[in-house]
Parts: sequence; structure tokens; C-alpha cells
Amino acid sequence: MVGQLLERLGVQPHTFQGGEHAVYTPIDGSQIAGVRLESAEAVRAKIATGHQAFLAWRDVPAPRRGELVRIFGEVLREHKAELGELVSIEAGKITQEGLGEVQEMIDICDFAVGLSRQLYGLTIASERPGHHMRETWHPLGVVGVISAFNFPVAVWAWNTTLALVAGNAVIWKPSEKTPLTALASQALFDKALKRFGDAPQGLAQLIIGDREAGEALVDDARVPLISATGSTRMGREVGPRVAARFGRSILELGGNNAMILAPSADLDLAVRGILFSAVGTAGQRCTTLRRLIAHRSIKDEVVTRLKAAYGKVRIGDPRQDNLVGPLMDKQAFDAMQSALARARDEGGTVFGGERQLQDRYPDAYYVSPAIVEMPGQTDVVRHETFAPILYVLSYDEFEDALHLNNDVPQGLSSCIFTLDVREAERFQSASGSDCGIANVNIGTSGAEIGGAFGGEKETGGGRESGSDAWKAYMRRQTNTVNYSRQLPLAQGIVFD
Ligand code: UN1
Repeated sequence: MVGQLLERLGVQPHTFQGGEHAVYTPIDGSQIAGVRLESAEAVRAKIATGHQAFLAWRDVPAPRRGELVRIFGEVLREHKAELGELVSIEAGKITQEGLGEVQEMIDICDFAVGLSRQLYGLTIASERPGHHMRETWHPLGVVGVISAFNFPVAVWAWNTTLALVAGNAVIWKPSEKTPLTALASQALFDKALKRFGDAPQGLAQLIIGDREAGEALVDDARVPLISATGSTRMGREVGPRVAARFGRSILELGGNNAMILAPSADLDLAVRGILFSAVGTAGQRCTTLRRLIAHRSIKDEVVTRLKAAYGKVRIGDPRQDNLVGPLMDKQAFDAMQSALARARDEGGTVFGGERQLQDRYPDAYYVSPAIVEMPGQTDVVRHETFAPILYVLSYDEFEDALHLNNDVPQGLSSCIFTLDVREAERFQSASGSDCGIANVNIGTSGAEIGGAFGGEKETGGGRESGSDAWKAYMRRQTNTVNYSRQLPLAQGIVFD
């Protein structure tokens, strides 16, 4: 069944059949494909091809480069349902979220097309007579993209569309857990390339490989930028390796996202916001809501309402009418169970978190999402567990809530539910939330592509997607031009 879907998406059967690396669906844990893993040598050959493609592509006018991305957006629209379904099969996302992920790809295509007629630099006032200064943005080279299983296609699209309009080539190393959605995305991109006509060969390439292949990409000096999304542990390895060769990196790593729930909050709205952010994608977004910091006066009420809402959440096959699909694999399930055990040890009271549908799916890992009331922000709470666990903490003073929000190693997303404008503004002020994303009356997850996406501290500091994130994919050049007949020196220096 998945074979037919892949073929409709333009993937050649020999690329997903008979390979030594097994691919499983988290829906029932069965093997759905076998892909071949590429060697470090094959990666280096792709880098060489990518570099040649870059040399040609960088001289193509940016709006023409945008045309390729515009066509890619068109192809994605044509195949949205199929690619969304494949995301559901390979990553376990419910249909709505699988489709949402493809929509995120389409949105970033639109954004990048507009950008291709901009890529603005500055003009800067020169202190010297008869001179002008300006700043220009030039293509960078081959961009390496490393992506995670949980957003198997959108994160690649954020990076690739910006990199392409910026005049770069791209090499993508997806998670070993989700090679099929990568093969399909690449096939759709190849379709766009055909319609476009004259793009250089090897402009956007895919590597299906393991750690060895990833290292070959990360360590190669012909790859001036590595954009890596995944765990903090991965970022701790990738960041220094890239820096050691003076490459640049965009790191988008772990989150430990909190919501402050103030006494004035609209609780109906908040409960819906919590549900989507904490339970959606089975807690496997880097923006998932992991900590609820509720004012003591409303904490019990909101926990009661949440437990009722959690009780009604339909768990099961993500392609049917359910809200929570499976965890990715046993490893994710074990990590969740050990976090819950630790939470109990650290004084927590656990609601939910049990395995579900075990009889029907002995090899898949469905869980009821957990709510864990904690006496304080203990070690387990400060750690990101990639599963639907919502820790609940309480506060009395607003400053204490802010402190708790920031007192974790990660700094991706955060939000406050309040109707008090002072609290809302304070939360978003210089001494408020220390995260890359700080929302008011919106949950922590589900950001639009128009804003810069990323966060501080152990989240890695990188920004992808909207706003001026494109600048990271280009090199900046300062140009000073003398159109006078003199040679005045800056800083008033006289040299004769
Ligand atoms: C991720 O989990 O790596 O804001 C990305 C969101 C999505 C992107 C998540 N737009 O939840």
C-alpha cells in the first residue's frame, strides 16, 4: 500500500525496496520499506556535484531562482493529500497534522518566492565625500540540512526554499527513521526541476544514510552552512565540529516550552490551547507544551478541566478520526515511561501516561497523554522528554512564574494566557521570557512560517523560516565605492 503511494509521488521502487535499512510505520510497528544507506564516499561525491551546481546557480538572477520554488509550491499543492498521508504513515501524525505539515511547505515556498525579488541590502552613509557604501548579500555555497523525524518534510522545506532563492545548493540528510517522506519530497522537487527546465544538475540532493554519512556532511569544508534540527545532544556534537572548520551552523534543538496561566486567563481558550500544544502530534514537536505554570488560585480548576478533556481525547490510527497518534517507536515509549517514573520519585502525581491499544498493536506504542502535578521544577521537569507529558507547577507571584518559565536549560517557545496587559507586555519584554518565541493567548506550538523560528540557550540560537532568517543562508558584503577624483581616507587619516 505504501508502495503505491510512493509511486504516485514519483519515487522509484528500487529506492525503497530491498535495502538493508528497515523502515517501520509507527502506526502498527510493521516494516514498510527497506532503503540503502549511502557511504561517506558517496556523500563526498554529492558534495562535489552540489558545489558545481552552486557555481552555476549563484549567477542565475534571484527572481528566476524564485521561479523554481514557485513551481515546487505548485507541485506540492498538487500532491498535498498524498504527501500528507505519507507523513501520517511514516511519522504517525494525524491526518490534519500531516496535511498541515505539507501546508507549511507550501507556505514557505510562497514566502521564498516573494523573497526572491527582495534579498535587500542597506545603503549606508559614507563619511568620505564622493563615496557611497552599501551592503550586498551573496550566495554562500552548499547548504547541509539535517532534519528530525518529527517534522520530516517541513523543516527541510524551510531550509531548502530559502537556500535556493539565496543562490545555494542543498544536500539533505533526513532522520534515518523517516527516509520515505524524504524520498517523496525529493521526487516532488525533481518534478519541479523538470518543469523549470534549465537548473544545474545536483542543485538539491538527498542523502539516505546513518551517522557516518552525517559526519561526512558536517565535516566537509565545501559545506559552509549546516542547518541541523534535532536533539540538544546532536547539536552539541554538530555545532563544535562545524565551528572547528569555521563553518556556520543554524541549530534548532530541544525545547522545554511553558505556559504561564494567569488568574485573569480565559480558561476555555487556555484549555483548548493546552490541549493542542501538549497533546497534539503526541507531544513530539519541539514546540510541544511541556510545562504549565498555573496561578495557585486556578490551578486545581484547570487541572480538573484538563483531566476531563484528556479523558475524551481519541487515541489511535492517525489516519482515522483520532487526535493522538502513536509515539514514534519503543525508544520514545521507554523514555516516556522512565520520565514518569522519575517524576514520581521526585514527588509528582501522575495522571494518564499508560500504554494504549497494546492488544491491537503489540509492536506500536500508543499512550494516553500524561498530566503530572509536580511540587517544583525538579530535574525531570528541566529535561526535554519527547512525549506527551505535561508537568503542572503552581505560582503565587507573577515574577516567580517568569522565573520558572526561564529556569530551564532550553529556550525555544513560551506563552502566557492572561487578560492583564501589564503581564502580557512584561512577558514579552527584555526581562520577560528568554525564549525565541513568546506568545500571548496562544499555545507554544503551531507557529506560522512568517516569523523567525528558533530559540536560545540549549535550543541552539539558530533561526529558520520567516522574517530575515534568509540572511543566515547568504554571505554579507560591505561595498564602498569612490566616485570622486580624490582619495580621502576614513578616520581622517592623512597619509602623504
Ligand atoms: C519542530 O517541531 O521541529 O511551531 C518544528 C510548530 C511548527 C514547527 C515545529 N510550525 O509547532
